[in-house]
Amino acid sequence: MDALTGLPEATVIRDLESMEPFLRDESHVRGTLPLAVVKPRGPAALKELVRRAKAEGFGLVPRGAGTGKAGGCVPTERTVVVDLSAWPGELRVSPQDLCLSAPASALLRDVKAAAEGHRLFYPPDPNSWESCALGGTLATNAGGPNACKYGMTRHWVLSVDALLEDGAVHSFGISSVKNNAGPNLGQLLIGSEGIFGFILGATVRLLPQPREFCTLLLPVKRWADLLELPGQLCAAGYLPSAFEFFDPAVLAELRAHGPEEARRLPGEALAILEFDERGCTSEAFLAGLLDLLGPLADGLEVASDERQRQGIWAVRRLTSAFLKERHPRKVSEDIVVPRSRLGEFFAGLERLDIPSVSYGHLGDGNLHVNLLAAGETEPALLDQQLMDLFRLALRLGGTLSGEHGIGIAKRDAFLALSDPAHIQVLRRLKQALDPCGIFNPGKVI
Ligand code: 2HG
Ligand code: ZN
Repeated sequence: MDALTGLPEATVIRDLESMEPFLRDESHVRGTLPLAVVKPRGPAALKELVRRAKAEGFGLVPRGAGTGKAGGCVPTERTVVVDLSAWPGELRVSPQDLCLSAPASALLRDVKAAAEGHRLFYPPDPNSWESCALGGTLATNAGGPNACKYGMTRHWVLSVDALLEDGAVHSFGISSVKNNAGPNLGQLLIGSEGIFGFILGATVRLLPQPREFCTLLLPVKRWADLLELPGQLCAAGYLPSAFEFFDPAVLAELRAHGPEEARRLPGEALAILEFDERGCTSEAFLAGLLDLLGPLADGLEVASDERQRQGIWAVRRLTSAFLKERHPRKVSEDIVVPRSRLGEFFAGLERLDIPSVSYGHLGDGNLHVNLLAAGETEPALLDQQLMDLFRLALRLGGTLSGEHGIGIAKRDAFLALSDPAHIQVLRRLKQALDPCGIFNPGKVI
């Protein structure tokens, strides 16, 4: 008999080989061997897990599809991984209420497809959108290229169902954007990485599907020329639905070692811009944009059909996995600076002399600064480099994580660099919502 014997409505995995994949997510961190991996299939399993966790003093670590980038779902000392991939529930679209309800286990690609089936649109599009689970996107408040125009996952969440420390599942929110009956507890759970409770399902907001896309490949001769552009576009009334970039080093890697479609990417550095508003494929729209770009428009390529558009996005989407394959021990960050301070950020990065390459979401200042040589760098020096990078982002009015979250990977830096009052409030909330400390211990705070 042990702490998990006879758990109802659940599969319990305990052999080492089967548990091995649960030690990792898509970040560089590796977890500790858990006591077990449990796949609950109903509320009785969760109720009993919470009861036993409190009684026996072990922690519970939530896991969706394991595509996180900060180690939020990897097990720490004396924990049980709660794999929510078999959590039951139906995916339902309400075109009248412009919303969709789904369990945490639903894959984001199925959520997006279900919306599309009604000519509706669910904007969050993290790079892992084809494999990640909805629950993980809510727990981490996932971002993606579309956040540039549409915001983060939290901006789309109307209500959440969550497991709290009493062992029961509670609902927070209604299926309408207008809900001002007190502070929004559902929003407190979004992005909390499972430290206050586990998200089991949600109702999210939808929009009518965009019908037109203007997708542009914008190569530049001087990399620095790109850095003013996000701010200039916004100031001139253009809001791209995505504005991505490759710095010269990432572009050179892609060209030299990437797949066929990456070999002929032009420019010293390169941006991908997409607009999706009505009229964005008109000549007048393009003419206005060309006017604004001026000499930068030399070499601009416009995707002429959906196949070309998908080709451009395919290269962007494979970049993270491509770099990881070539530099398996790299460390990738996701700092943010206001788009008006991108130039200052890259000048500061050069002064700090941190060996790094960058790509990502230039349009909203969310930059994937990658330290490709992290594996070969002396750990104390690597820590110093990362702290310098975070401090630079903070000094410019940004933050150390734009979309991947804190998890384990950025916990020490988060604790060291945040306003102590902020950490204190978070710890009080943790104490109030999880007095026994069973939910995702050792993460975030
Ligand atoms: C992306 O934008 C993802 O491609 C992953 O956020 C970034 O691997 C990364 O660092
Ligand atoms: Zn990203």
